Amino acid sequence: MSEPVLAALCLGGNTGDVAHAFADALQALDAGGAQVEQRSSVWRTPPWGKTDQPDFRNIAVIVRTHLSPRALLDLCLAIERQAGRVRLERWGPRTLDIDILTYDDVALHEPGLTIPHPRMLERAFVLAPLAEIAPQMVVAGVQVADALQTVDTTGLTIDAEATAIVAS
Ligand code: A4P
Ligand code: MG
Repeated sequence: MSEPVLAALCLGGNTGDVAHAFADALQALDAGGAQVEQRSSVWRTPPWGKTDQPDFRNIAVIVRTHLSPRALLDLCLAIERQAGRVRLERWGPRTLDIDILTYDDVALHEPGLTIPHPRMLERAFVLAPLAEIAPQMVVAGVQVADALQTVDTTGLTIDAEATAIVAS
């Protein structure tokens, strides 16, 4: 089998029991062939895009996998469905959203799958967790730690209680 690759994912949610949804999702990633190697704290983040909705929780993880980008996306979407995610509106409330941020140093633009995630460098809710575990990762020529300096991190805090639930 070919060498495994490292991929970065960001999980988010703002309805229901998000900490347990994250814990279940990380187990499901492991079981589905994407071993979780590193995980950030769980962050509490103000809603981005559509702002009249509850704060989100976000976590970034690095997985080691033999899955192709498309197979990894399919796994993420299946895990979202297991968590009971219903898509009602763009950027609206959700129990669990899993975005692929990076996949090795692959750049890909296909129907339904763009890597690196096109909006990741604008989003504090992605960059703050990711900078905890991969500050030196370079995305589109920019280091994650440097990108974090360029975005508004007002209101982002670590949720210690949710972090403990995910770690347990
Ligand atoms: N898709 C394409 N590329 C990717 C990728 N790299 N990773 C496609 C994952 N999916 C990718 O996604 C729609 C389709 O995008 C997927 O079926 C897949 O084929 P979606 O999650 O249903 O779309 P969406 O969430 O309504 O829109 P969008 O723009 O993808 O939203 P995001 O990026 O998921 O953002 N605020 C805070 N604080 N925290 C959050 O987590 N999340 C969102 C949603 C908005 N505001 C937020 C947060
Ligand atoms: Mg998404």
